[in-house]
Amino acid sequence: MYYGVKNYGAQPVYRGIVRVSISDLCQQFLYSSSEPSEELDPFYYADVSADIFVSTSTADAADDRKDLVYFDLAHPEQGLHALILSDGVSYGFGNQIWGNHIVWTDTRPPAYNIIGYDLAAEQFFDVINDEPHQFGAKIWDGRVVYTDLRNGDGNYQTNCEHADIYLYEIATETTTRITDGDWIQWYPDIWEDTIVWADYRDSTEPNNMNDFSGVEIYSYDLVSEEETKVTDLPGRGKMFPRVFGNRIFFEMKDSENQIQIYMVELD
Ligand SMILES: [Ca+2]
Ligand SMILES: [Ca+2]
Repeated sequence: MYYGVKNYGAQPVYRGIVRVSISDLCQQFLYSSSEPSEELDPFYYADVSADIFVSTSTADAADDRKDLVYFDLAHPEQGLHALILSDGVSYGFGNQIWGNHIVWTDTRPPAYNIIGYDLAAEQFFDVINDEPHQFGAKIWDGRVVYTDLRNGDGNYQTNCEHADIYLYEIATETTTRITDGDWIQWYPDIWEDTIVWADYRDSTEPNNMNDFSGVEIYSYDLVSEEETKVTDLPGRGKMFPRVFGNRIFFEMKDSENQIQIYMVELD
């Protein structure tokens, strides 16, 4: 069972929040794909939707906790709210918010799962809760996509072989498998009916997560059920695609082997 929202009170937390600028949010976004840095204390894995800012935070430093917190920019007097699970933990990574729904990767042993919280219903919910590991959830209007290792050995600590993309629709509580290739397909994002991900099918070792030789960005349309190869630049591995409208953004190394952000516009 889950319970409750903890309120930290307004003053100390409010000062923390107001110093979060757009550049800070960009920094948080960039760090969201790697391990958290204590130097980013007290907020990391940040996301924002309308007036709600969500982040993992160490603001409650008194007992050295990391909590998933949210802050309503329209009601700063309420301070920071922490979402505390029944075992007193809410730490995870990859926090995402759309409307009333917050989703994140729950790293409590024995396996990674995707958990959500409904701000309107004031309830936690499971996107997926089972033995194999899942991570990297993204959300658009009640639709959650994530990477699932159930078709490999299920373990995030090994090589993520056979990773696939799954879709969970909150309203209907239905789960749909989006990819079924016998190779790594992971780090999805979703916008309306379009799902994008990084796909290893053209890599020399397509089930080696470190073989970026043929990693390209693919998309899938939930209405037409058609898959599209979005990029075709062999030897320049791509990662962490995001979709916004008909624009797809992703990381790719430039000719000097430095990671840059690129964009493709779909027709
Ligand atoms: Ca799991
Ligand atoms: Ca796959």
